Amino acid sequence: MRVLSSLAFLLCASPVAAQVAVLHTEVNPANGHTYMLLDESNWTDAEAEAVNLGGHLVTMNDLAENTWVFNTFGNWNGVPRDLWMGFHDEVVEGSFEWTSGQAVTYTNWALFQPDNNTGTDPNGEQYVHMYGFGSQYGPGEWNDVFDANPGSAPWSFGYYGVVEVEGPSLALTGTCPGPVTFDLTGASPFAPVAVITGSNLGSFAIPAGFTCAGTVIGVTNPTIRTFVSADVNGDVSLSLTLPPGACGVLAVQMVDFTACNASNLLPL
Ligand SMILES: [Ca+2]
Ligand SMILES: [Ca+2]
Ligand SMILES: [Ca+2]
Repeated sequence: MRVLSSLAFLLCASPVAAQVAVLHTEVNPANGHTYMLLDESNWTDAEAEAVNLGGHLVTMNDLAENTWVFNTFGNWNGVPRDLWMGFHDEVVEGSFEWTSGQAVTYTNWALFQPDNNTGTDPNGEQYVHMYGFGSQYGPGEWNDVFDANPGSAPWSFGYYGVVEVEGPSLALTGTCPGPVTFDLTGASPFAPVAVITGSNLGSFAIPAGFTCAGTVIGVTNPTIRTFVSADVNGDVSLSLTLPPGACGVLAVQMVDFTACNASNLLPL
């Protein structure tokens, strides 16, 4: 028990706070992942903060994700921003990889990029960002740049990290209002997991005083239908009959109350 306590202390104490503030949080309904817009910083500090937050700078898996990130954060609060992603060629010049370790399945380079320009930093450019709304270059397209601190790139709107935290994955079989089977994978082992329905899509932060306070889920007006426990692998399979009024109206999501992660959202 003492060993466990010491380990827990070390695990809690080990992350180094990069201290880049979170400006805004949203859940992407398409994949249930939580995204956070960070304040302006260089890429290195943004990635360190992303790790502190339980994820990495965003991995763009496809065009849909690129479009969603651009529309959600590229002009958030009426401020155009260039957005850091987790893409870099720090290890091997010209060989770009994701900090999440995921395979490269999609790129969206702007014209003549990446060019590893040595005009500002003689070491060239190792860090990739997306151009924001109204950019004179290619809005939503990508460029490699040096590890730019705030104010060091006058041609830019300023570089702001976008963090992606991946949650568990939910699939439904069956037709509402008949029994619907909820299959969840990727939750924490033995986690208490809630089935939550909501009246419309949005962003709802679990209020202070509740378990996982501050976790953002993707339905508004949430109702917890039931709690179940994940198995040793972090999987859940559950059959549930929902009221007819929910069918075609509500969306459903599952929340892992150990990791405080929400799954993707699905319509009922
Ligand atoms: Ca992604
Ligand atoms: Ca480079
Ligand atoms: Ca470049």
